[in-house]
Order: sequence, then C-alpha cells, then structure tokens
Amino acid sequence: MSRRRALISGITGQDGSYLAELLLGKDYEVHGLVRRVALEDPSHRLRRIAGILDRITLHAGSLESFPSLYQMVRRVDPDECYHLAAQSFVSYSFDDEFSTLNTNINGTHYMLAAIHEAAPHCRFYFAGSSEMFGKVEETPQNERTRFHPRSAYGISKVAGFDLTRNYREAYGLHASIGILFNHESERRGFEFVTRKITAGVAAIASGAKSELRLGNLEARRDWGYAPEYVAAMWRMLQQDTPDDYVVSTGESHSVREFAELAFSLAGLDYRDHVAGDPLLYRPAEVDLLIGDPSKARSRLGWEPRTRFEDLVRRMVTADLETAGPTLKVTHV
Ligand code: NDP
Ligand code: GDR
Repeated sequence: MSRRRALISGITGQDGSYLAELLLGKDYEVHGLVRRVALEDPSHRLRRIAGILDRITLHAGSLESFPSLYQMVRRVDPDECYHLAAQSFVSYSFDDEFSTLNTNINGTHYMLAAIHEAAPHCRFYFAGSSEMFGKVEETPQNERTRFHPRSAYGISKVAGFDLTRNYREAYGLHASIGILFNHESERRGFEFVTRKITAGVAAIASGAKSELRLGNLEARRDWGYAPEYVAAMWRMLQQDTPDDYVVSTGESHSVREFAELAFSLAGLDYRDHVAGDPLLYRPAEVDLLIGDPSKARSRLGWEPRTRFEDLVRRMVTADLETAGPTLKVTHV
C-alpha cells in the first residue's frame, strides 16, 4: 500500500510541528504549506521543524491566494489536510481586526474550496478554538454550547467553523472541527501568556531581568499539553463520520496561579517580580474557559494526560535550561 499523504498548513507553528512529527511516526508522507518568507529565513522561521526538514516537503504558498492553494492541493493530492495556519494571537486581533479576519476567514475558505475542487476525497481538519465560546453561556463548555466570541480572532474562528460545517453538509466533505482549548508546550510562542511567564521566570532567575509585566491575572484558562492535542486532531480524521469535538483537560486555572507556580519552581515569589500593566488588558476579555472533553474521550478514546502542575514544570524546566546550565527547578 502507498504511504498516506498529509498536508499541514501552519506546519511551522507549535501545533504544526508536533503534528508533523506524529504523522512521520505513523509513516505518513508529510507536506507543509509555508510562506515564501519562511524559506528565505529558515533558521528563524523553520526553527520548530529544523529536526525533520529532510523528511518533509514544504510548499511555498499564501493563504491570501486561492490559486496558490489550489495548485498545491492538486500537486500533493493529500489524503488528509490539517488546516492550522492562522493569525492566532488574540491580542493582536484587536490591533488589526482586518488582517486577522482576512487571513483566518478567507484562508479557511480558500483551503476548503481548494480541497473540494482538487481533492474531494481528502479528509479535512479545521482548527476551531475555545475562543469561540468567549463570554461563556454555560460552564463547562461542550460541543452544544452557544458561541459568543469576544474578539476578531474569535469571530474569525466562528466563521471558519460555519464554513467548514457547510462544506461538510453541502458537499459531503469529510470535514471535522476540533474545538481546542489552550494548549502549551516548550515550543509555545513567546507572546502567549504561559511562555511569556516561563521565559520571564528564566530571565529573572538568570539575572538578565528583574520584572515581568502582565495584564489580567484573574483570567482563567483550561491549559493542556500540545503534543497530546495534535493526537486528538489525527484521531478525528480516522473516524468514519466527520464531527466536532471539544478537546480540553476539564480543569481551569488563573493566570495568577500559573505565575505563582512558575516563579516558585525557580525558588522565586511572583509578587516580587510581576508588575501589572493596564496596556496589556484586552478591550473585551474572555474571563473563564473550562471544557468538557467527554465526547472526545468516549468517541475518540482521547485522554488528557499532562496536568497543570506538570505542564508548568515542563515549561519552566525547559526555559531555565536554555537560560543557563546551572539553573534548575526547585521541588515544590
Ligand atoms: P502558532 O501561532 O504557533 O502557528 C500559526 C501558524 O500559522 C504558523 O505556522 C504561521 O506561519 C501560520 N500562519 C500565520 N499566518 C499565516 C499566513 N498569513 N499565511 C500562511 N501561514 C500563516 O499557532 P498554534 O500552533 O498554537 O495553533 C495552530 C492553530 O490552532 C491556529 O489556527 C490557532 O488559531 C488554533 N488554536 C490554537 C490553540 C492553542 O492553544 N495553541 C487553541 C485553539 C486553537 P509562520 O511561522 O510563517 O508565522
Ligand atoms: P488566549 O492566550 O488569548 O487564551 O489564546 P494568551 O496566552 O494570549 O492569553 C491567555 C490569558 O492571559 C491573559 N494575560 C495575558 N496574555 C498575554 N498574551 N500576555 C500578557 O501579558 C497577559 N497578561 C494576562 C489574557 O488577557 C488572557 O485572558 C490562545 C491562542 O493560542 C489562541 O490561538 C487559541 O485559540 C486560544 O488560546 C484557545
């Protein structure tokens, strides 16, 4: 039998890099969409996939251009397509609503249309988000909870959700949607609060910095470990019938709790170093997210394994190691 072919948009991101590794481990032929600038600056832009570059095929294209996506899909003729590429930073979506909406909505529409026209047999995954629940209408949130997005990012993901569902219903595309809650790792971008904190802890522990400026410490998130979440994406596309799934831990913690634990792991007290910055508050905040992963558990056999304390420890340990060989987590 020939190897199954997977196409990943967003392969240079946190999730794309872990998913590519997972699929290579399952002997897939892995293809990725990257921006041309990424190929021009590989040491920086391709850092997360540096270790697998000789085993994957990259295609330069643009989410803004339907023809480039159509040509790529036709060339690759994938069996599975994971559409992860997006402007994924919620804060930035308040600074530039227009580009967030254009990239995330049109990009998803173009990918769906390209698959529909050039590879209609291909199974499709859309990266939905707990940000679609926004100002939550029930707790915990599940697949039937109504959406109430609070940012252009959240709105773009609701539009992507509707588009994907419509391609499933109108054209019979095998299209599934993961409603993934926050998931983090040693590869998380530095702009997101978890990595900002763990990198900040390492910088303070090594003496390079003394202060970390943060916004709303009371926001609560359901934080899981990214490599486990990409496995849920793959499981969705192995089902006979496409569907939508919440992927989460079912536990919620505040940004303050994250900071307190991260600093204490380095033997520090967060109250000595964290400074509040009103400029880092969002015009509309998502106060509380906590997902109910029962459906993913029962239908996909998926289980979150890494709990909050282990996640924070992992991230702090990695950032301390990078900051200095003598820096180690303390036992708390
Ligand atoms: P990252 O921000 O780490 O990665 C985003 C990826 O999208 C990068 O590969 C980036 O490429 C690519 N991208 C961004 N803009 C464009 C563009 N205009 N054209 C082509 N590619 C583009 O995100 P994650 O890996 O964390 O998330 C993956 C997906 O899952 C995203 O859609 C995100 O919105 C969604 N999601 C993430 C969650 C999380 O907690 N991580 C939770 C729920 C949903 P480049 O490297 O060139 O910038
Ligand atoms: P989020 O992640 O918006 O949930 O989106 P982020 O880590 O950016 O924010 C989480 C919460 O922390 C509060 N916060 C701060 N956030 C950042 N980035 N920087 C700060 O200094 C800071 N201080 C407090 C925020 O207000 C917020 O409440 C992530 C992304 O990965 C999305 O792509 C994904 O869809 C969702 O998770 C699920």
